[in-house]
Amino acid sequence: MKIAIVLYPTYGGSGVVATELGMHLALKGHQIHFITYKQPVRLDLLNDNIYFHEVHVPDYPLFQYLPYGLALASKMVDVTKQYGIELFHVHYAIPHAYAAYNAKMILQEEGFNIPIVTTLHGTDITLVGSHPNYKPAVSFSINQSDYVTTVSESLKADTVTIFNIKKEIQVIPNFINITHDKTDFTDCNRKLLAKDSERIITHVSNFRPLKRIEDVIHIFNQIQKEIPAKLLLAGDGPEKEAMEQLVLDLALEDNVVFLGNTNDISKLLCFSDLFLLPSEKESFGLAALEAMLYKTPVISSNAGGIPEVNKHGYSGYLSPVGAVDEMANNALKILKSDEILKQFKLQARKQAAQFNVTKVVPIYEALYEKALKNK
Ligand code: GMT
Repeated sequence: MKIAIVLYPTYGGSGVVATELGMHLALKGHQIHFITYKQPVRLDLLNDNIYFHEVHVPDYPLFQYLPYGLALASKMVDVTKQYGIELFHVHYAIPHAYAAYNAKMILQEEGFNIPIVTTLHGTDITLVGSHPNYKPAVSFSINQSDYVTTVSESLKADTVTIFNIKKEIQVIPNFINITHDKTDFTDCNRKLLAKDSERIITHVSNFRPLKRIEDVIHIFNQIQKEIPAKLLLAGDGPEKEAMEQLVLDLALEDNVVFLGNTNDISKLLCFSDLFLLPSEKESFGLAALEAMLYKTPVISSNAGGIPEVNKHGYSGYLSPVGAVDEMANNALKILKSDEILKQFKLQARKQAAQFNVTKVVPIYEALYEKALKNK
């Protein structure tokens, strides 16, 4: 199949999932065209069947805001005609589902019929998409998609509650590649960041308020009072400066490392003992699943779709949002004993295996085939 995948190219989970999906489909022989405004962070272009089309939005003095959605729809039209694209798969509703609808309408005028699959990822529904300024357009474009998927049962329920959705929604969970594990590289060297006696605790996110990074730091503060530990914070975003200040206020600067945006997440996770995800909202929690792949148990909130990923008492522990003391106690339950830590590490990995790419990608392929058959 010839598929155009529209995505955000940055560090967010939706872009990562879309990129990994496209690369896996390309390995299976499909021709995949990524369309977005810059090269996606995890995209390896040096592979067969992979194309990247950059959307440029020319500036003009009249524009206070650049019309990205318009430029994207035009690019989708051009790429479809040039390469014979058969289907659009758009990740994150805003503005991708709306641009896809526009592209489809333009192409229809010229005799092409291109089905749209829209995958909803979370904040496009629960945060941004439900804002009154976007809601009518998001609702319309979801209903105009030929097929709609969400990454968890929880997000499906939220979508149905927030919007008047007339489409059937199929849940297709996010995935990891189980063959990517600690044997991927030879430099899993924990000595670079911590002493042998210290437990390593990790958090990865885009540092937005809903990630509750202040909870991450307070949980860590309690842990390090009981056992030697280091906290690695990977990612960047609006909360970073305030969090650097909080670390100074709590006099934790010798034990907390801010790593910024990094592509080496697997290298961090390979020597991590625990992953913290206390988010206020989370449709799935791909970061937690990636941690579990690398045998890192997860202490998380029970928000949104996290309970579909992290299993309480098995791959880690879940607590209500904001229950910092409970999360710290649960972390210590795992970290204080080598035996218990080892057991949780193995269980985390087993739980991650439930979401292997080989189980999930065929579900998308079946959906594409159905879309092409019924178009
Ligand atoms: O907020 C983020 O973490 C980024 C965001 C995105 O759109 O890239 O993540 C959402 O999609 C991920 C991939 O499906 C999910 O794993 C995250 O849980 C989801 N984030 C939220 O729902 C807040």
